[in-house]
Amino acid sequence: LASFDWADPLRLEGQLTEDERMLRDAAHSFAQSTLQPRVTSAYREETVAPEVFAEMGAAGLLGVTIPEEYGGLGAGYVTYGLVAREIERVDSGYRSMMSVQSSLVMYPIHAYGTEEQKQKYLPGLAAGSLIGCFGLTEPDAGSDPAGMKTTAKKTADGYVLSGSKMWISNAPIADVFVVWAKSEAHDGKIRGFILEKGMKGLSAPKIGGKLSLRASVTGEIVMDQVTVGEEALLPGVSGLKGPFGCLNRARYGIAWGVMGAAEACWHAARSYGLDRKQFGRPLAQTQLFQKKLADMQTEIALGTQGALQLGRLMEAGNAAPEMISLMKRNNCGKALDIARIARDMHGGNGISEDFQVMRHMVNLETVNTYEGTHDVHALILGRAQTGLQAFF
Ligand code: TGC
Ligand code: FAD
Repeated sequence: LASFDWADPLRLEGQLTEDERMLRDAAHSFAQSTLQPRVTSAYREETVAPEVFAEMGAAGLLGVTIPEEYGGLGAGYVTYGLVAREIERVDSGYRSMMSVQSSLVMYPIHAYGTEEQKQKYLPGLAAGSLIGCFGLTEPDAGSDPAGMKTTAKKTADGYVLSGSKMWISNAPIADVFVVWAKSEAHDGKIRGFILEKGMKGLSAPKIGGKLSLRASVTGEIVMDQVTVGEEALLPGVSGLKGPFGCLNRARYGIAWGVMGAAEACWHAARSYGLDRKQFGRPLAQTQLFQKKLADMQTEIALGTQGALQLGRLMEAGNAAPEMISLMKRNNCGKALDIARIARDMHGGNGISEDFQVMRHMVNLETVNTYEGTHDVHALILGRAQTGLQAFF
């Protein structure tokens, strides 16, 4: 009879290459030795920790899919996903820092930028000596980014950007700002621009009072007539497909990442149930407890298999955006359910920071919302199977 590994029920391990396993193991060691020891207090104190970028950079975790000539790792999308899973096993906020830098800042500069832009920014971003952020969302344009109000007006030798962005990960500590604006000189089409910290009229105040993702700093981006030269424009893309091209990569990484958070909650619930006795026996010896563990195991096994298949399709250049919506939506929703149930299975201890599950649960509320909400991805999938647009 074939053996069964409860922690790897469908043998994900055997479907990875030697290199993927090695890079995954390195990410695991980094996350457990460098991030895990500080996360509880970072979350409680809402610590702003720019040094985490340099640490991630030194570990080779920034720009996993970016070619080595620009400081990246030159690895595939499955490796990127495995790294996201290991970081988010510790905290969604740390994964957020990594995925914004890699998918939302390095990717557009690499895919849409000039050679000069790539040489100027990518090595520093890969090393974590530069911190990046991505400004798409605005106070009045979240799920509907086409409704953005930020404009770029043409001048003799460049552009003047005006507007504001909201809920921007890393913004208060960012050196490099990839922002999206409607450009008058390009028929009002959405174009990408690279701004730099210290530019006149550019500020990025921190958003306080967050009850989720507290280990990752979030801010606004305020652009009060920020004047830039032609070299700030990302020339290689025009229209919403520019930011969406980046979001495809980040959403894919999230599909893996949330499985790491879910696994952390599942394993914690299992251990807790084996240790904790009530009514004279371990909680794990009750039918209800075992059913919950079986449900978690099943959803995580299926969610990671789906993420792996999507990663292989991305590597082959065959991944449609709807596939990414399907996996981002499913895995976020399932991870959130798993974290909520794991919180309950810990009883009163489940609300303590020491047991970690509630931190994951509250983080996953954000992850289920950003990069396209659970319902927005349902509408993308609904449109793809009915041909009917239900957004408006
Ligand atoms: P729609 O008409 O569907 O498309 C407009 C143009 O964009 C193209 N496109 C895509 N291209 C590449 N990949 C995709 N996934 C694409 N989706 C659409 C499309 O082909 C079209 O191109 P063209 O050339 O014909 O003009 O646009 P719509 O305005 O109807 O959009 C509808 C909707 C709801 C699907 C879309 O706007 C959406 O996905 N909304 C969600 C917004 C979102 O995800 N925001 C994320 C902000 S960034 C963030 O949250 C970072 S958090 C990071 C962290 O901390 O980890
Ligand atoms: P809304 O779009 O107002 O949605 C509110 C509710 O209405 C949701 O339930 C939604 O599903 C629903 N809804 C919306 N439209 C429809 C419809 N047509 N039909 C049915 N229901 C609908 N953005 C960036 O650009 N860069 C970042 O780095 C970034 N980081 C973030 C970090 C954090 C911590 C958070 C919380 C957000 C971040 N975001 C970022 C913004 C994020 O992408 C948006 O919050 C998200 O896209 C949803 O937009 P919104 O908040 O405006 O909600």
